[in-house]
Amino acid sequence: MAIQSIRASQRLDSRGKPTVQVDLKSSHGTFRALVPSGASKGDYEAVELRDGDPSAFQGNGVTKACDNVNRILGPKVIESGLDPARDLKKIDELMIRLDGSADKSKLGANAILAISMAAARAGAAAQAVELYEFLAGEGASPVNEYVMPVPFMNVLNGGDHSGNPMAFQEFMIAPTGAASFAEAVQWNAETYATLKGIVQDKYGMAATGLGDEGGFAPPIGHPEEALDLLVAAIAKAGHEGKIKIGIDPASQSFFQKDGYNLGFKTGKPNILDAAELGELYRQLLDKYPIVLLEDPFGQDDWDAFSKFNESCGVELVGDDLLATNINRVKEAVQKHACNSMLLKVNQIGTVTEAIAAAQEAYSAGWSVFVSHRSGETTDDFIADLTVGLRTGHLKSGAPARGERVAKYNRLMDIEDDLQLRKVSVRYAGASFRSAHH
Ligand code: 2PG
Ligand code: MG
Repeated sequence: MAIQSIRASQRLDSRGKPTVQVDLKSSHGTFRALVPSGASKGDYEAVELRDGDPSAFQGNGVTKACDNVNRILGPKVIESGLDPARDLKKIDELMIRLDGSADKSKLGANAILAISMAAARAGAAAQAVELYEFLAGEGASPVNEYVMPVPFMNVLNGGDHSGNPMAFQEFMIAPTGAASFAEAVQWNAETYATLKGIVQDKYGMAATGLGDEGGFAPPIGHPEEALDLLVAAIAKAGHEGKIKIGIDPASQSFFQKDGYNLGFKTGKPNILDAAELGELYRQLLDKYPIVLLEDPFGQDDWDAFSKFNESCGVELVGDDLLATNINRVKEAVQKHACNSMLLKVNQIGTVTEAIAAAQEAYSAGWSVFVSHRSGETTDDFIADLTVGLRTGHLKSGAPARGERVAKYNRLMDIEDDLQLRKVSVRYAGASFRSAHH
């Protein structure tokens, strides 16, 4: 099945910033992909090409990336005659070669990824299978039974995603005790609505405004205030013991030369060294039903990660630390730095490289946690990716705002579809960390 045309256009993401959209046409139809964008970006991510022309979108335009699709990548991919149904990896490799840089900075990871995602969709259509089935094949994942992920929903936003004093970026609720994905979504949505009432009662109506990922962002600063709010909302909604908690402090965003500055948004420095910050995490883990901790330390703080991992009882996820990069995963495995990889496709810039990084993580006995970006689109690719790679959990923000909900709705479609087709499917539940193994 040959690709007939590839066209890129500049569109908007959920923060009103330009992003790349690609329409890829084959004899099976037209397949679209839109690329997300992070705010708390690490230095080891593939480079998102922006125009830098201050006269348009504060320099954030992506017309150069679109041109690179329309003039270079698209024509070369078409000319290669590669078939997305069989050759997705080769298509990705061709684009990596055309770019030629180590971090995709020449043609842009945003340009390359949009084609890669659209090509995966075209490949699935050519094989007459759903995208998650196609991606399961690409990842050589077991398909004797499909596993629906636990939705870790970020319902309290801080860090670079909101204007409150909170340094920690994400406080997520994880309904591990639900019986199905649909029930998990319901419990989270009920808890989110309950949380809104609690926030309003405590901090007033103005405090119910939302952060970038759809969670509330009340004027709180200490992580315990956030966790107390979550515990209260979970109990009041009737889900105590059945909804656990995950935290992503995204600590690279408040790492400075002299340590971790928990006051970075307040103008009043509150600097902790890695040992003190580790102690704070330990206290939180002892006191609250936390099952997952992401990026507790900065992207280069290997020693702090490795030390914390020695006796860490929860899932310890590397995000900025690993950047969905197979070489960083190998280094982290060797250093025993964490036990889980966050998977963000745009951190590495092609679908098949992201899958290869996930396979590396799995082969070390780790978990894989699929993630959206804070700047998202309505593209629901990661819903299929989490099912295809059998990751057992994903995060896509709050159960509110269209670009977040698009993923959860697609996952409910997938669960229904599998049940209707009488394909074996289960909800990952409490064993979300080992769903793949
Ligand atoms: C993160 C992400 C997604 P951003 O740190 O995990 O929640 O944030 O997309 O801003 O990097
Ligand atoms: Mg993160």
